Amino acid sequence: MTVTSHTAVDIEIDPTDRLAEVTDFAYRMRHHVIDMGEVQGQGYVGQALGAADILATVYASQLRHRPTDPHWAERDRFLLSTGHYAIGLYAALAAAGIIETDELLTYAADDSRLPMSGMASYTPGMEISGGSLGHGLTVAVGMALGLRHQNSESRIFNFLSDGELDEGSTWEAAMGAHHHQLGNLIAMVDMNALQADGPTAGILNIEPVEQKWEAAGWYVRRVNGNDPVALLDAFDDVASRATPRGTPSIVICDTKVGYGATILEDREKAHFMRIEEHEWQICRDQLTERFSSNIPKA
Ligand SMILES: Cc1ncc(C[n+]2csc(CCOP(=O)(O)OP(=O)(O)O)c2C)c(N)n1
Ligand SMILES: [Mg+2]
Repeated sequence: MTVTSHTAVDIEIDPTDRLAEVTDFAYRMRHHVIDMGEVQGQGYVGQALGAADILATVYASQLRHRPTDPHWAERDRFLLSTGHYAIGLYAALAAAGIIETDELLTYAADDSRLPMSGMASYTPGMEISGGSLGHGLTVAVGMALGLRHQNSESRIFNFLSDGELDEGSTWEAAMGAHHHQLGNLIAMVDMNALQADGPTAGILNIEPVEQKWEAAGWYVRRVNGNDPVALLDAFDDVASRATPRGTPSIVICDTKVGYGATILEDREKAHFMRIEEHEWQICRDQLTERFSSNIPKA
């Protein structure tokens, strides 16, 4: 199927208006996600729409990187622990100018650099292959130690899902980060209340989440993960504390699956969504209706 990119949002943003930057970034990301999802007719669309504001905040307001040089040694590292969220990261990489928008339409095709589950060796800007859940934070701890050993000022941003909080390895890594005083490590968890087999609350009660991270020795913020104002405030706070030796930080983000495309919010079987052909345009229209008034006019 030929799908044309519908992401026609070329607008001038005042670079000093950080909230406008984040909001515009998230809006472009969501359109990219819909364009990629339409290529396959299904996928992890709900997670990517729900987490778009988190990724947008990190990429547009915090991450030190060079779009034309993804291997720049002094970059901050963004580690996607949840490989199945790759569609969301590809949207962010395109919005950040690291990959071309046109390439998004190869999503999950044979020979594409953008496979359905993230692969570090395929995609510029994909730092790890994170599909085996519960391993991202352990890699982040090793990377943070290694960078500190090299006297690097780079920070590690590690994106986790609420399902990964079921994994013992995540908590071993959390305690290790505190033990080694990895102040250069900033984690974020997408609390979308969802896992493959149903609602997180019905699979394993992971609350109270803040207290668990605090007990492990982390500095913790918990915010509405679909509120760019709250996200910007929280990420500014944790980034201002980041130092090679200090307290690791986490931003716990409560999000809504499918956020912005109303017909996808509250949908059953939301983990891997099947979306009908006529629904993609409805999603685009709903995104435009919901967010375009937040975006400065060209
Ligand atoms: C170690 C491991 N166990 C099981 C899986 C299979 N799996 C893929 S996605 C997923 C759901 C995990 O919950 P979460 O990441 O919160 O899912 P979402 O919010 O995307 O539904 C599972 C169990 C896996 N990828 N890795
Ligand atoms: Mg989840």
